Amino acid sequence: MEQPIVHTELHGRVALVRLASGNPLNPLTDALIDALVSAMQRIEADPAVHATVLTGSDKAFAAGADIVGMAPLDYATAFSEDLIGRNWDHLRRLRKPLIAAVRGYALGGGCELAMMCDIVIAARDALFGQPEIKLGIVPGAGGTQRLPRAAGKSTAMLACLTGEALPASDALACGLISKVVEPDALIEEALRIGQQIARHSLPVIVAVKEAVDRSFESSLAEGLLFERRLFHAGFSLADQKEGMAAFLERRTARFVNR
Ligand code: DAK
Repeated sequence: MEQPIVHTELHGRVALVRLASGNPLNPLTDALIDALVSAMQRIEADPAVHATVLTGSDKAFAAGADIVGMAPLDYATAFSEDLIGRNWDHLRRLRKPLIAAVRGYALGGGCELAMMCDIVIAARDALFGQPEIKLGIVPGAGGTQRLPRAAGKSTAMLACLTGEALPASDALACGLISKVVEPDALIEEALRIGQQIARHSLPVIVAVKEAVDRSFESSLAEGLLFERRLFHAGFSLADQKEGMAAFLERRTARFVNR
């Protein structure tokens, strides 16, 4: 029987999903992305899970798409079969928050996968980069689009044009990631953040993620209108009544997720 290449375990309402492809560098083969998509779809369908931590090995979050599989590709095949694009698209449509916990290399598709997550935290030994230019290709899963939005144009140009990786401290300074911790504390800290999110009402968590994501896709006026509509809609939730009552009664809210 084939070994699973994505492991999922539950920590209360937080799922911990680990890429474990057998190669500690976690090359993102089609099979690995398929397994990740399946795991994430199970999590999306499970109302008991409110947030996910995605991590890799001690050596790498992921060192990029599978170069062995890509090397012989021609344009006609890549285009007509939508190679490697096919399954990646599911990952950007997830509704529940995804926290990337990065150790070691996050290169090429690995950096792009981290940037698809909602929050990125990293160990001191993490390295983020888009080395595709060294392979004679451009980034293909958002490197030229999400990196400038997260880290600014100059940092993105530097990373994509030189192919040189940013250490965690630089990634923190430019806003690509939210936090740097000691390697041994990474998972604990990511789960702690996950638990902090997960104690809130699920529909409100999903609405907050949708609203923040919308800020990257719309004008300020449209984004503010979208937020206003979500804000008004929130008064239809039992959890709005519960959250405000709990505040006024000086007790912890007991959300029912509707
Ligand atoms: N793919 C396949 N094999 C890889 C790999 C990768 N990305 N990275 C490493 N390996 C393999 C190596 O070939 C080697 O295999 P063996 O020789 O043992 O069979 C083994 O892993 C160990 O690698 P190294 O010997 O190189 O290990 P080191 O510790 O010396 O170096 C390294 C670690 C991470 C610095 C180095 O392996 C490296 O530079 N790796 C390549 C990094 C890279 O160029 N990444 C970008 C790939 S292009 C898209 C979605 C995604 C993408 C594009 C489109 N769509 C949705 C459309 C993404 C593209 C990419 O990521």
